[in-house]
Amino acid sequence: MTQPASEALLAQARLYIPGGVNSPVRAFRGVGGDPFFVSRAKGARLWDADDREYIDYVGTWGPAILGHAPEAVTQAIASAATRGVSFGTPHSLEVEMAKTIVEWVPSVQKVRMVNSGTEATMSCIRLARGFTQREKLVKFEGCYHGHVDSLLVKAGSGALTNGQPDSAGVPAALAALTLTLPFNDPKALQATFSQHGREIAAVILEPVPANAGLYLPRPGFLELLQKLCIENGALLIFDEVMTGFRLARGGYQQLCGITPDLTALGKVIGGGLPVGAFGGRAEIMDLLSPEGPVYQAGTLSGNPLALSAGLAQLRELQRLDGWNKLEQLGAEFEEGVRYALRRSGRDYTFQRIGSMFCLYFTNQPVWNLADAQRSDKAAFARFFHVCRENGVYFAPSQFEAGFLCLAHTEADFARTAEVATKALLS
Ligand code: KE4
Repeated sequence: MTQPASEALLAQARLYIPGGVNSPVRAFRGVGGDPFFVSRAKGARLWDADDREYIDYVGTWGPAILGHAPEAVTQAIASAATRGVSFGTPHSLEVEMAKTIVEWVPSVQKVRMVNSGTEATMSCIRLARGFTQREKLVKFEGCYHGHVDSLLVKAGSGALTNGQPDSAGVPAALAALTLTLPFNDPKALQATFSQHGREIAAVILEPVPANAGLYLPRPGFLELLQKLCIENGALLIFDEVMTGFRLARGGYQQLCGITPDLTALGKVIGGGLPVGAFGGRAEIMDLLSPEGPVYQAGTLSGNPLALSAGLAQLRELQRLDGWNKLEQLGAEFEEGVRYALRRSGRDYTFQRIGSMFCLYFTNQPVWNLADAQRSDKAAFARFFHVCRENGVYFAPSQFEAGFLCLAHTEADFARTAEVATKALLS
């Protein structure tokens, strides 16, 4: 499928940008071929530079939960811009956003705004180390928490896709402070805590890992993790950058009933503009400068334009009872995928929670990274490209989750099921 405009843009981009992309996963290295360049997006649709239309199941990796360019958000941005795009001083929207997060997210008593999920998780681990006066961290293989030095150890998402789960440039001495475990492995967890318990500052995890595809915590795993953290004085950090404000108004912690000490947030909270946040117990958060000794800062943190977009998106989600609608859409979408699997005779593993999903090209259930890596990546790549050529855009890697939005329709799902059937037979 020739894409002359995208090809020309990529050739230009490669002259000035490493790999021609500003984020590695966009380079299609997980599926081969070259990325298309998007020219515009609206609702559940993308149009590329050659004016080809796609049903979009990536949603800019989660933020476009209402669909692309929803009126509520674009009007809020346009209106806010007339009052100034950045002040560098406190303003009322920061109070409104903080109040909303504290009211909606069970574990958050105090919160600070940042500009990305990476900043959110980076700040959480620095704060946890400052609060506990300890240095060791625990993370899980395949979980991705942004490109934080201490967390680019057996990382997922693009790091995994591009074969760089342990990034170059991270000092060995620093990486050695991060202990990595298989997810859903109680024995490994207990062994690590019995050996290192009093040295561990925090455990950070995606409570629903979605950077090696999508898999769920086994019953009891999060409860055991919380118990071990409490017994050993380690903090529990939920990275809800993807699941926050998507799986429920209060994120996955509202559904699972586990209250972490700190939570990292991002994506949906910015309405597509650069916003992250981290929050948790007030006694921990009050260690942050200027109140306490843990420094953390940001020129554009709490930016009025970005917060206008984020608040408009959150308000619209609430107004539309978005979380229930997303669950209904998820169930309809799943029906379509299972129809395609039956018609094509493929026994691949489809996993979903709410509006997040992954089709693994393996016939075994997936509970951790090792399971996910059993997928047939070549078959996934063929599936991805046949779908793309037929106007359906899934994430360009087996190790990414897919996202539904409120702009998806039953007609989209019927079309997708037809295309997926053809692609599964490719
Ligand atoms: P950002 O720094 O990219 O805003 O957020 C980092 C991050 C933190 N935590 C979780 C659970 C995340 O999924 C992410 C980023 N997600 C990837 C998609 N898997 C972003 C896509 C990209 O890297 O381009």
